[in-house]
Amino acid sequence: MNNLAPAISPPSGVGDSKPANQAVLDWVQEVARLTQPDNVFWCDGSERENVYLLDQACRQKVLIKLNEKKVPGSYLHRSNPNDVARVEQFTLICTPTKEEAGPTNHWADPAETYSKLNAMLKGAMKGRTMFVVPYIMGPPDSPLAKVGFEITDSIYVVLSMRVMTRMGTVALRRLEASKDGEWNRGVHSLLDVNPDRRWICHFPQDNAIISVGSGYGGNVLLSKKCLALRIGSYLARKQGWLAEHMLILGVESPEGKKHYVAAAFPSACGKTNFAMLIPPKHFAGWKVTTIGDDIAWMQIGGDGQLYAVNPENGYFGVVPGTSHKSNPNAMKSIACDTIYTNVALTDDGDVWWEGKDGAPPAHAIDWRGNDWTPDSKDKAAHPNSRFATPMRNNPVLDPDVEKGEGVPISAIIFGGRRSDTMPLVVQALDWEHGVYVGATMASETTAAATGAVGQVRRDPMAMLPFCGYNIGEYLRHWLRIGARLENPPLIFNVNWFRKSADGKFLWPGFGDNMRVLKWVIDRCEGSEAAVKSPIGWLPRPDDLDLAELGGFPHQNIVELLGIDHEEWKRELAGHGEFFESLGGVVPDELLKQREKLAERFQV
Ligand code: OXD
Ligand code: MN
Repeated sequence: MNNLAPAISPPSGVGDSKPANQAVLDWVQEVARLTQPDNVFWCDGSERENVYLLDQACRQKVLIKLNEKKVPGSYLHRSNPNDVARVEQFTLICTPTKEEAGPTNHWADPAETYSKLNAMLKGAMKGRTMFVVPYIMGPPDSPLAKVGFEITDSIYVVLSMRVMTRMGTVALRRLEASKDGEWNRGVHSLLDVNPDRRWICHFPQDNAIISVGSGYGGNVLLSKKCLALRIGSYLARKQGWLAEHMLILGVESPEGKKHYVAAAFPSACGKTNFAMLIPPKHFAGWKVTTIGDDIAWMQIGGDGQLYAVNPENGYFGVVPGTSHKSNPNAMKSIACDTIYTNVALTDDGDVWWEGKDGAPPAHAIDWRGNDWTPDSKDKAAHPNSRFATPMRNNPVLDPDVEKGEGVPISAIIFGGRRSDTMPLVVQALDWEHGVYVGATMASETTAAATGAVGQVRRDPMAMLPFCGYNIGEYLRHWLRIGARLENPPLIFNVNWFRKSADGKFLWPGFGDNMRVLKWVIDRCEGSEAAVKSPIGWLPRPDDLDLAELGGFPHQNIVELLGIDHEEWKRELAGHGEFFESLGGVVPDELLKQREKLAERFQV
């Protein structure tokens, strides 16, 4: 099935909100001249517009309306089966020189890429509607907020952007009020959804993005990975702030003391679960609240602390495995007003996926649109099936989520999916060591991107697929930010995924991650409950509150916190190989950190 929809003619007062900004009007006209749509639909983000577009999307079979009683206000979308994840190999950073894109990005010459893409876009929207979607990333009154415009020929993209961003007139107002008049130009066309003509191209120096040939969220909701991370990280370096692949959560003690934590994990490693964590019963009175589940924009406040905002307005999360057991708050968030992509449809118009509570349905239609029963050998939902849901649905949304200056960050956590080597938690010795920990982070790959799953790859700060410029410069930027912070957050590394010799997870994860979070918070409060090890500060088993962790063998915590010197010898060699593979761009400070780590293992 594909997402292509014919042109639509809306009733009067819908689709005609042209902005006053002449530069925007000129750009839209230029793109329309190239792509030749049947009509141009100017989005204003109103409820009337939304009702109209949802109705159109259902008529055109781009969306299926779900049972209003089971999942009110919710819809199912099936993408083309060739188009279900981000495509890193076709994601390009088009800077004037290859060095600016650096060793971890696929680079292409900007002029050549523009002309290649323009040839593909020529007449691409004939017979279709071209939507113009104005949006803001960040709380509208934040100094970090950015305005973007996405031109798209996908009604699914428009409806998803409405969930994921602050979309419509609010963005036009922000643009009019802004001093710099800076805005991002994004052009998206499905073309014929052909993997051979699929390119996600970034032009950071022009603040521009062009995405063709895909309908998958991570490739086409240009606000998210493309603007908030790739172009965002480029702007952040120029302007002295940080754009990171991090969740932001608040933790409040029973006494009412609150800290905020930002945490970077690669895609599909449980960021949404961690951001909505429900503490176990033993932690009665503790509260975890969500600022964001995927992206953090952080700046240095007047008091020398790091402050974070969530640029997004919704969550685009992985569905399989989400249940009342694993993430009750996510289940409540996706109970209504949600756009599901590539999950299964039950006979009573509900959605189903592997790992949902209860027994599987006796019959369903799978993500490809085929009949499915529990005996089918294929999965009912694609492993990277997604929900797009507004953040206001989250029952633990933090009250300060709209605060323009952001929330003060006490701790930064890095984490990957590692079966061995990395302990449950470790605290870096200082900022520079913390940057080294983030720079050498690794994780087993997941279904969020096309390619092999389960292979360990280095993923600095979980930004490997998202850093919009030279990774060496990026690490240098982190070091510079640290030097400017009078009161830097403490830096930690966690690993929820360590396995025993017989291949079983040693740590229960999910809500019990509160036990690790509590130690992190204690350390931020000055607790001395830790021992120094070659890799940083570790809790002793008794330093973690493991009370009422039913059936948890004490031996597990010993294994989880253990440092195996043989594994670390390999790990250090891995760091060295990774740094070498980057071809001389790694800052000297980090090369020295590696030497110091090796020395600490020798004494
Ligand atoms: C995401 C991703 O969708 O990281 O958030 O792939
Ligand atoms: Mn992500």
